[in-house]
Amino acid sequence: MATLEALPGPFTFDPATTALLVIDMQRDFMEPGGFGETLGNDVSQLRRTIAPTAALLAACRAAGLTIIHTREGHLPDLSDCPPAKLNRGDPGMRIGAPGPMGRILIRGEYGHDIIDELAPAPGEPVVDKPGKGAFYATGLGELLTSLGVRSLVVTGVTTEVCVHTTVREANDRGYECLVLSDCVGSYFPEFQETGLKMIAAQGGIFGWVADSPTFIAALQ
Ligand code: C5J
Repeated sequence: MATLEALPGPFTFDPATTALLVIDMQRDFMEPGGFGETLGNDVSQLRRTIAPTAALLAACRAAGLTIIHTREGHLPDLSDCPPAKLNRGDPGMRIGAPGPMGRILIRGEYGHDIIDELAPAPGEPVVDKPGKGAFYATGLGELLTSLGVRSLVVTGVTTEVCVHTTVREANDRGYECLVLSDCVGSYFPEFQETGLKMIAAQGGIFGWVADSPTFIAALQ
């Protein structure tokens, strides 16, 4: 077992039953000139997560931790995208519309894939998800059960959307979640700050928060 200082208090985990979850580090969200930036978002707020997450991935691979990546996106015929999700926003910039890096958030398109800097290593599972949460309509729950995972170290984008939804889903399923503050990002600094506070508030209502150097030190 290992323990590290976190908010709201010490986080204890067994590396043998812990998985690193890297959520939606996709070009559509992260790249300059991509879909996210085209909507007027400041991608530098997400890109600051790249270097710490790359270092974290290296440390977790060296420690033999289970590593799972996710991607948000839909089938080319959009049959897995509910109208309530599809019909939001500017019609020219909706899911499935032609975007700067291929059809927006469509599986198989260049923009849908994970950025080169954080590319999955051979053998690391990539879970494709149609929703914001990584458990909804995916095989993630079964995968974690089959691997004997009990604790999740959560990273990725965006803090208040897919990271939060996934942490809430995981919390309800009984997983202990540690969110790494420097490896999660929001386009909106105020959402980043509040999103992290919401996780650790009320005695850790959804989980714990620490930074990646603290987690890496505990892993070694
Ligand atoms: C969003 C995500 N923000 N991965 N997706 O639409 O957080």
